[in-house]
Amino acid sequence: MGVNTPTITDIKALEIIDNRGRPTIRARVYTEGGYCGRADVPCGSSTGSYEAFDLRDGDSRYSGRGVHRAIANIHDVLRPALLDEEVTNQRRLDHLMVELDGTPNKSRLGGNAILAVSMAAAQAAAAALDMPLYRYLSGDGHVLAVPQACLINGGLHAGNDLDAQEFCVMPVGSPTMAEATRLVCEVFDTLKGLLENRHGKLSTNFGEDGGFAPPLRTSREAMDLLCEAVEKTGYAKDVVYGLDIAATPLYDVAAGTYRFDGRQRTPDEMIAAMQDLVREYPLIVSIEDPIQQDDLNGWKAVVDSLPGVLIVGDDLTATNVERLRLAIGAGAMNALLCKVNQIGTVTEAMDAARFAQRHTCPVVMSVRSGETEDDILSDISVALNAGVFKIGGPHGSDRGANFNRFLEIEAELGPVARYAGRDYARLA
Ligand code: 2PG
Ligand code: MG
Repeated sequence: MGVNTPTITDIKALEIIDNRGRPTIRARVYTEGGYCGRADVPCGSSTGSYEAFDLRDGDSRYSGRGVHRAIANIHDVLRPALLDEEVTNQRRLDHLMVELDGTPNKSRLGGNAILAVSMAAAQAAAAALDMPLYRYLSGDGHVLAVPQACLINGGLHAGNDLDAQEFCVMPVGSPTMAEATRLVCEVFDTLKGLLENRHGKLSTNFGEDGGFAPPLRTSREAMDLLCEAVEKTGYAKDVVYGLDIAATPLYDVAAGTYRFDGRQRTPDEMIAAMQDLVREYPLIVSIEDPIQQDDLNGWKAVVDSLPGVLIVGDDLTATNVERLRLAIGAGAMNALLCKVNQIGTVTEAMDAARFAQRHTCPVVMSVRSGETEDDILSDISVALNAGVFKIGGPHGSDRGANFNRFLEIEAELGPVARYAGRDYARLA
């Protein structure tokens, strides 16, 4: 082997469990010289229909969610194709896997099978070159994104009556990632006390993003509590707010209406509801999926009526350059949510993010509701110099993983590190 071009010697995959007790894939890619990279595949629950296909077994195990078929595809199809390939040629490896699959949404081999190998290969390459992953992925990565931390959960992520999925704090006034992390955790702690006093102990149970899932009914109740917790902790000047409405599952296609904040609303009323929220809470600087994934005109109306607010495409764009081209062309969004498993390879996810950045759409990197202890997304975020990272609440090691990796990267970069802070909407 050339010193800088180790080749892949083996690929192994295993069925593990995620934070919801559901199976997912852990893959390992081995290289010449004895290096190894490991990766776990995340999984959403509020998934849009434009995402890469998540191949599940559909049999009696784990309620049909087993991943033995996807793992067999790794061992029987991907492994033989990638053996002896140079591990550092990420674009070629990802291209080979996409070609082998041959479908537009990776439905033959499974987006989950392909992503497992793609991420593990990137980790293996970084290990073989003795570089941190963010540096292997980009020579210029130095920005620590503002953590958009979900402290109150609703929607499909919680067993309560809140329709919007995520109410998040964004500590833009903190000077560093370490201080931003402290702020998030202190507000989280204050909020716990407030919830317990007002709504009793049961209100401090958790939702799927690691935020609380209290028995609230409207976005106003959630925002009031969040703002109160921030003020009580002494951070009113340092925090702005981000919401994920996750409107697609709130939309009743037959009726053409949304269920939102206690009643059915027409698309126009939904747009007006977003405007009202920003009018009442002017520190809301980011709204994700305010409108269902197929109503580009509705999205454009939200973008046009809320200047200065990030209108973030998640289900709308599914980290897919073609969807992004369509949405940007229609003026239907002004920021991209980047989730690697929506598209299925590291190369395509980074291409989508860079496409967005070139088209004046800042990037919000994001975890899924189904996560493991894998922390690769922090490295990808730093490599992209993304300004925001939707990270979940600081509850459980599945959420702590990315907070902690960011802290590690910040310490490692030393004076080169730059916390995005109030420049969160920067374009890298
Ligand atoms: C979202 C995500 C993450 P899920 O909608 O942005 O919070 O949820 O992973 O369930 O799609
Ligand atoms: Mg979302």
